[in-house]
Amino acid sequence: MSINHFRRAHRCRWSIATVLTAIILLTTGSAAAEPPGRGQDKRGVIEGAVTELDGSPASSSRVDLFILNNNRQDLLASTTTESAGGTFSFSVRKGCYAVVFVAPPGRSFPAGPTSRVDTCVTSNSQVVSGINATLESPVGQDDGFAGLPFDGGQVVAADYALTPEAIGVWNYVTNGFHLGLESYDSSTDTQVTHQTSGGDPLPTLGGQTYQGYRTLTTDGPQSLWDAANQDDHTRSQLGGWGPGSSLHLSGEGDREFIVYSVRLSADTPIPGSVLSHTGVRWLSMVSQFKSTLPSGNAPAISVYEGRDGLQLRVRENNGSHYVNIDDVPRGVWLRIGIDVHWSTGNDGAYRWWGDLDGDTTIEFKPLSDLRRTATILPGSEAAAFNIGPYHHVETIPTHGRDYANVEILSHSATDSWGTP
Ligand SMILES: [Ca+2]
Repeated sequence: MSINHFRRAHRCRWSIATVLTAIILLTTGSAAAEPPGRGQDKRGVIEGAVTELDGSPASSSRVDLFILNNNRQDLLASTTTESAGGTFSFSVRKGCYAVVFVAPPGRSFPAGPTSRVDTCVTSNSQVVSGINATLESPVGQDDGFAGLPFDGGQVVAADYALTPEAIGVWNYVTNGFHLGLESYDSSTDTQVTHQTSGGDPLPTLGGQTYQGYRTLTTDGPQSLWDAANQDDHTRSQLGGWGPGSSLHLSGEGDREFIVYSVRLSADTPIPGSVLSHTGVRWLSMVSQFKSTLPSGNAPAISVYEGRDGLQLRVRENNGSHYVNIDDVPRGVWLRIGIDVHWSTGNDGAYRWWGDLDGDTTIEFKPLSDLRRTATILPGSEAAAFNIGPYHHVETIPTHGRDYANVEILSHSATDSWGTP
C-alpha cells in the first residue's frame, strides 16, 4: 500500500464523459462504480472509513475512486462520509483503483489535504476492507498548552490509550517478542495491560480528557533480541523504529512537541539516583527517540527514571548532555514534553518541558535550557519515539510504569522557545 499526494494534474485528464459518469453514479453514502445497466453483475467492494486521531468518525470528508488503467486515472465515483459513521463503500468490478481521501476545508491528513491508497480487487466477489484514513487534529487555545511559549498546530500522531490492545504501531518491542518477526497478540502479553479509567484527568493539547492508561511491566521473558545480545537487560517497550512500526517518524526540518502522561510507581525498586547514575545501568528508561533510517537505531534523546527523579540524556556531538531533576513526585500523573527542531545539522534544537507537580491544573515549566545541537544522529534521516521501562538492573526483574496520553504536535518552526 502506498500513500502519496494525489497529483492535481490528473484532474486535467477527466473527460466530459467521465465526469458525467461520476455524477450518475453518485448515491447516498455509497457509490456504484458500474453503470446501472449492469446492475445484475456481481461486484467487488472497496470499503473503509475516515476517522479522527482519537478514533471517532470523521464527517464531511470526500472519498474519490479512480480506476488505474495504463497510467491513466479516471474518476469513477465520489462519496461523502457524512452520516455513515465516517465509512464509505464502493461497488466495483475487478481491477486496480486509487482511493483518494479529500479532507474537509481547513483539515489535513498526514500526507496533506488529500491521502491516497491504491488497491486491487481481484475478483468480482472480493471485499477489500480497511481502506482507511485518519485526519490530523487542529489544536490550539486549549488549557493543555498552559505554560508553553506556543499554542496551536496539528497533532500528527497520538495514542490516547482508548483500547485494551495497544494500537498497532506500538506493538513491537515488548519482552518475549522478537522485533517484529513474530505476529503480536497483545491479549497474550501480560506485560502490557490496560485500564479504562484512572488515567490522566487533565486536558491534552487537543483539549480533551481521556480515561484510559496502559501499564508496562518488565515481569516476563526477555525479548529475543535482548536474550541474544544482552541477557542482563529487561524491557517492556512500545514502538519500533521503522516506517511500519513506529507511532510517528520525525524528519529533517520538522518542529514538534512530543508530550506524554506518565505515572511513576509509588514504591519503586529502581536503585539508582539520577544525580549519580546515567543511562539504563541502575536507572530505567521512560522514553526515547532513536535516530533511524536508512540504518542505525541509536538513542539520541532519552528520559530515565531513578529512585529520586528523572533524567534527560541527549547525545550532543561526541558527548552527552544531562539534565537531572531529583524531586519528582511519585504516584501522580506527570506531563513530560520535549520541543524539538529535528535536524542532522547544527540548526537542530531542543528544550525539555514538564508539569511535574501532579496538581489539578496543567502548567508547563521549562526543565532545561534551549540547546542547539544536531537532534538526528549522523547517518540517520529521522527519529522514532517509543515508551516503556528498559533497564540493566539485575536485582529488580519486575518494574512497572503507567502511561496515558501520548501526542505528537507539529507546530511552526518560528514559534518561540520561551524565555531563557
Ligand atoms: Ca500541574
